[in-house]
Amino acid sequence: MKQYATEDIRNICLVGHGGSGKTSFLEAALYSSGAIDRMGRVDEGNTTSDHDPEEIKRSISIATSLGPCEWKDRKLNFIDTPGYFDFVGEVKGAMRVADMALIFACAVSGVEVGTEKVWGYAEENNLPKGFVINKMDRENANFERVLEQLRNTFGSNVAPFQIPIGAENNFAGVVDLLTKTAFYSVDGGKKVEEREVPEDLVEKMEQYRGALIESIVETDDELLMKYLEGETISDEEIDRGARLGTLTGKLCPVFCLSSLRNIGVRSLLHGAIRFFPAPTDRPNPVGKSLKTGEPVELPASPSAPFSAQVFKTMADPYVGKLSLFRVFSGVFKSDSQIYNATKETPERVGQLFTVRGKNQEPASELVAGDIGAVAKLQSTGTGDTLCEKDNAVVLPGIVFPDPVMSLAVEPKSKGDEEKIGTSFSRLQEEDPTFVVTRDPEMKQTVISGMGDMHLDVIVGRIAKKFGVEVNLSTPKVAYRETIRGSTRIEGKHKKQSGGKGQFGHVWIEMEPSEPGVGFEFVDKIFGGSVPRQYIPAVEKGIRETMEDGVIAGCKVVDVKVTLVDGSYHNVDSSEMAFKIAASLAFKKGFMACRPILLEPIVNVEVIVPEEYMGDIIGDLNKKRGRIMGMEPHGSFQMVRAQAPQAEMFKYATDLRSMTQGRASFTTTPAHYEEVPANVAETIIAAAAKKDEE
Ligand SMILES: Nc1nc2c(ncn2[C@@H]2O[C@H](COP(=O)(O)OP(=O)(O)OP(=O)(O)O)[C@@H](O)[C@H]2O)c(=O)[nH]1
Ligand SMILES: [Mg+2]
Repeated sequence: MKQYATEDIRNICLVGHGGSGKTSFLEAALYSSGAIDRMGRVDEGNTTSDHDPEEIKRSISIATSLGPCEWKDRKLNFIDTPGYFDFVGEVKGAMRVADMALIFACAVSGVEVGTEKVWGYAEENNLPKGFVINKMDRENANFERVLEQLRNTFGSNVAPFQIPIGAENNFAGVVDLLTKTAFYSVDGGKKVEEREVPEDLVEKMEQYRGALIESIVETDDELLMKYLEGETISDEEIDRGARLGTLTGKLCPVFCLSSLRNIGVRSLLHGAIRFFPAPTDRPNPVGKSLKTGEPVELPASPSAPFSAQVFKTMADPYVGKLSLFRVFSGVFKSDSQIYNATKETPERVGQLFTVRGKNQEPASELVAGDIGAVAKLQSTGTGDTLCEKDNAVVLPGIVFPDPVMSLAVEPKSKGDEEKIGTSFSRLQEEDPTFVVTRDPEMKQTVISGMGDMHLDVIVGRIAKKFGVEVNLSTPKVAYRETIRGSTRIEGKHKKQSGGKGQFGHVWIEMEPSEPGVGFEFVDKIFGGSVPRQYIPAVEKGIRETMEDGVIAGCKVVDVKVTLVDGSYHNVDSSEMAFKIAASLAFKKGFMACRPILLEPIVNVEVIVPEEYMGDIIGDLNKKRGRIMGMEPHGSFQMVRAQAPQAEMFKYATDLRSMTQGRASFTTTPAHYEEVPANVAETIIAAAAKKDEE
């Protein structure tokens, strides 16, 4: 691909509710701009963007894909993101490197939860926004209704730059309101013809155009003066105003099209180069100098020192690890020595690429504002800043959401444990919202992610890529056992079966210790009733028993044991005998001390629209939760609660179905609490059953 100057580049991320047609749009855009010869379809699994086997299998996007298009001597770097909520991490990465968020809405379903969510993310990233009302060809497609909805939801600066010619089966093209031209799609989307605006649309066009011109002049005082004084405003002035309005967020341009039928797509490409910001239009990103700690601006200019940020890491079957980056300043050159300022380590760079779907094309260099990829970086991960060593600067990292759902994994075939470890850590490198933890206490590997689908995709990937099949289950909860009462008890281990026998005998006192102490051992032996050398064995016997648990196979905590008396045998006593005697005493004593189970409790914070509060609180109560408080959180409410961890593993799924995905939540460990007797019974019975097996 040709090299483009910084000001001729547009970085546009395609975002929106799942299934709104982002991937289909990119396919149509690539086709219309001549980048591909044949338009694939999501449903046929042959689009440029959705090339991953998991994407093809499910007909949805899972990972961010790049789709650069050349249009009228400009380069449009489209970044196609998944709409399904589980893959929100991809959207966060894409937004970091885009200069514009193009939000897709379906002309039938209009504003959906995902539409509002991506709007919010774009706001967080300070990105200019525009809308595409897609699927104008569908039955019941209604441009005006969706436009109205967009304006009601996102404000009156939502402004159509086009209106559709016809709708549903008769959707034929679009009218450009600024140039007053009709663009018809002909030849099944292969070509566009410019024609007179149809008679029956002229009045509507003038109406919309008048409103648009008003909103454009309002974004600029000088233009507004001219307008109010009745002076003529040139087309260039209007275009410049529209562009400035978009850049500053005072205008959100709206386009309408059908991706599937490739109608209106070229008009959008054209709109993008006219109205969407170039990297040079956007505020300079600010990094932090490694040397001085001072803020450093990174101007989108090839003559500035080089800086780039990695926003995604992929495992490519041919080139291996591939890091996708955006150059923020300077020039990134192939075969160069650069510096990873985040990790404070040099990196050797080989060939740079531009990327389209799964295809890469070598590039000798990429200038400020451009997006590309580099293979096989040693220590660089997602979010890292690459730069020159002498001008080392760190850009703020990309904030990815914390996982909300966990499952325990086990290999289907024994012996695959090691393979699981390596394959998961490879996937972890590609996906910052996926976390693997090894829980040594519960002897389980736990994978955590953003929802059912996310974890399902991960499992599909390790099967396909690494040939490891796994079983998933709800993670085991780290219950604890402790006591509420106290006792004085003896334990005696005695065996005489010819030859040397075994003899150990202790008296211990047991009582609860302060919570959090774990285990306290006090030695009160006077006069050698238990000889010195056997006392460590007594303690060890108790500690080992505590590890294994007494009533339900869980670790025992918060017990104080005092060794008070015992006896020994000159020949038959041994460390082992005392260990066993102590263990026997402990187990018996434990049962006599009103044993109970403890369970981990987590703090839960749910952020939820007001109307769901009743359902959320009812559900938390059902999950044995305790509501701690409620407070307003922007236009939402925040519910704070504490709930048993055991009840929260599937909360992500429950919350999503209760609120159509509008709510979010976090959990953090709080403390341990006594398990209610009826629940404890079930846990103890299950442990006993497992023991038998
Ligand atoms: N009728 C019609 N269908 C469309 C249009 N655009 C997309 N579709 C269909 O809508 C479905 C979803 O399209 P995608 O392009 O995968 O949507 P997406 O926004 O990329 O979906 P995710 O990436 O999963 O969020 C597919 O069945 C498409 O064929 C359109 O303009 N008209
Ligand atoms: Mg898609």
